[in-house]
Amino acid sequence: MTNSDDGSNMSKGSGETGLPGGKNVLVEYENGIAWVTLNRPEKRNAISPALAAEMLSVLDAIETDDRCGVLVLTGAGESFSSGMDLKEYFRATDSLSAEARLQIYRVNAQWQWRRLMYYPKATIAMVNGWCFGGGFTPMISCDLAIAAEEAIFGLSEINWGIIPGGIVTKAVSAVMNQRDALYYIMTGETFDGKRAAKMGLVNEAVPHAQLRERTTAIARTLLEKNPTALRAAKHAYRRVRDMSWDDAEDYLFAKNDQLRFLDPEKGREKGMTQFLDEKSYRPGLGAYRRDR
Ligand code: ACO
Ligand code: V55
Repeated sequence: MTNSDDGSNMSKGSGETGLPGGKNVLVEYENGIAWVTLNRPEKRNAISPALAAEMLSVLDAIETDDRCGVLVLTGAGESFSSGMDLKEYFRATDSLSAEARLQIYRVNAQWQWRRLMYYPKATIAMVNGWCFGGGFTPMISCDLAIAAEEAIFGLSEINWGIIPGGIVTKAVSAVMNQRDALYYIMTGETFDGKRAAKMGLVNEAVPHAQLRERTTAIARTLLEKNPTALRAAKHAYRRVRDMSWDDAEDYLFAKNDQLRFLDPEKGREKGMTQFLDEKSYRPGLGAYRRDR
């Protein structure tokens, strides 16, 4: 489906080209990868209500598009995201009715975590630069995160008299340890991509010059896997984290049974045949051949 094109196959643009996205979000499809770029570089990709709405419609569109096997979320220019737009997301909505403000907050929560966390495709956050406050939520909601060593992160909420809201504090508590989380929540100090990798906030950090190449390599590895199994695997991980061991065991048995039923390419059988009968691959060392 999405993983067999060799020639470069970049389609670019928005709006008139029929691709999702618009003024605030750029979408490019390239050999199974959907590059989704927060695209307000002049505002360091601050998240405005309009950007949030556009991201939600982009996630909607890409979800069922075969050109997307892996979604990479990144930012235009020198920033991943400077967090929530203080002018458009906060100041401008202070004068709205409580209901109208909640509506905007809800749209933002939809794309930042409710949809992204259980996205049916694999997701990678490619943190190319600044990542502040509200930028943490979509970064953490992606399955994997790769940062530029030079990227700068900060939970800067305390620096302007609020707490990491939305769901930022909760998201941070899922990936950072308590000492690190409270340190950065309370001091508002910045840290770089190298430190983020050491703390496990991102999977790894590489020099900015290699960021896109490394992210592409990881995406390609994911594109070799059975997409139905990949989806089941990530969903199962998210679900069982908060279950008892007994519930988790039952859920995982049921999830594997469900996968056998759902998987159109019958990967489990292919994998066993190619290993046990054909002896053409070793599951310990890589994925079975999907094209055989
Ligand atoms: N909200 C609104 N506008 C922003 C934001 C933001 N989060 N971040 C940047 N901008 C705007 C600036 O106001 C400026 O606008 P202007 O050109 O119209 O004056 C433009 O983007 C460029 O910003 P500079 O500060 O000039 O860019 P610089 O490269 O020097 O600094 C940095 C970048 C460090 C990211 C800085 O812009 C900054 O501190 N931004 C705010 C980061 C932050 O604390 N975000 C909120 C987190 S808390 C939350 O998300 C709930
Ligand atoms: C943040 C805060 C929000 C929100 C989304 O701290 C992100 C970040 C206070 O509301 O809706």
